[in-house]
Amino acid sequence: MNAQALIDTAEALVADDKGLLAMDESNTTCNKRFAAAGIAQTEETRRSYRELLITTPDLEECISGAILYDETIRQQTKDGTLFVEVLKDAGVIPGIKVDIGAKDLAGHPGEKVTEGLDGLRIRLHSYFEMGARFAKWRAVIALGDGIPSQGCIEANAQALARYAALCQESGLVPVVEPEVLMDGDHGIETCRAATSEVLFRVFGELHSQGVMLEGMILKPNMVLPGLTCATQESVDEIAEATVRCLLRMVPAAVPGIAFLSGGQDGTLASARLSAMNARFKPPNARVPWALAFSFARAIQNPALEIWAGKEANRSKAQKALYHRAKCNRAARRGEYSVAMELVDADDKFSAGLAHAG
Ligand code: 5MM
Repeated sequence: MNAQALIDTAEALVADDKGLLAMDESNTTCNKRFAAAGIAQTEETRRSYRELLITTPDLEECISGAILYDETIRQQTKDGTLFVEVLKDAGVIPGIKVDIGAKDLAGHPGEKVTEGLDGLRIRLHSYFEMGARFAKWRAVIALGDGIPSQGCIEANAQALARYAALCQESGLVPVVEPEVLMDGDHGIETCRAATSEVLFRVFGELHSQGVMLEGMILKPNMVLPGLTCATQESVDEIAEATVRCLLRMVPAAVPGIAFLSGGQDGTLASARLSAMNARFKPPNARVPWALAFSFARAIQNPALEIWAGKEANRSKAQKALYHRAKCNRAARRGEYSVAMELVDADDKFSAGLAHAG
């Protein structure tokens, strides 16, 4: 393991107020999103859409790394350039999702464990050869009556840690993603307690497996009330609850925390990330890690809706993606405001507001 190379990559992923573009939807998830947008679900439409994303002009101003899926890392642009080469040429670090999905956890109704450890060492080696320099593995933790169970938390934490150790052995920076889901009517305190417990277990297992914290990125959920909870805290309350929870649970050696969006509206995700950075940046307070983003839906949704599978909409869709990326870069500085959504009001597509008018 080249420790310095891992540290350099991890630091580069959260440098310069940039963040990650999560575009690692499995075919099942991608097809589901395409179906909802009325787009044909074929390998060619998936390729074409991913080409649109990675060839967005100036995306590298805001995006440090892009997380690809197994099908995507092997694909090329129309003119025959591998996606990995397009990213590298733009200065964007290629990453790869290496889990094979969350499956039902035996003996634990309603709970899942993420699989993919079998043969992982070999797959990581070949992804490195293809040009990936970081990887991602997502565990999902549901909240509900009597869940999460200790068994579910422990199984997922151990898998995340074994994945992370294998990644570092192969020269890939592990993005460790334990996601406490937003679904449900639970209050913010329930999410905070579960997130704390999950992070406590995850860092315990990372320690047991000898993972070098300086060479990894944490990708957690924000601390949020359930989607259908009657009480929805303000942006500032959520920012405060999230950072306070992370301060207690995440060692200072971790260089960066890159949040998932989890189904939040894109503008809300930007506002909440911005509030965290504004409230906790010097001289107000200090956090030891970068507070960044690794969004999928919250950064892609407007672009996908505008594209709708039509070549003629490509450029407008790219503008919408760039716009959300720019908003999130501003959020990293604590400088995002809703006014940013109106700057290009004469071009509703630039603001990602196509469906509003
Ligand atoms: C892109 O979606 C990823 C999961 O895909 P599958 O469910 O198809 O495996 C997911 O891990 C994603 O990277 C993160 O959850 C962040 O996405 P959101 O939409 O939560 O920002």
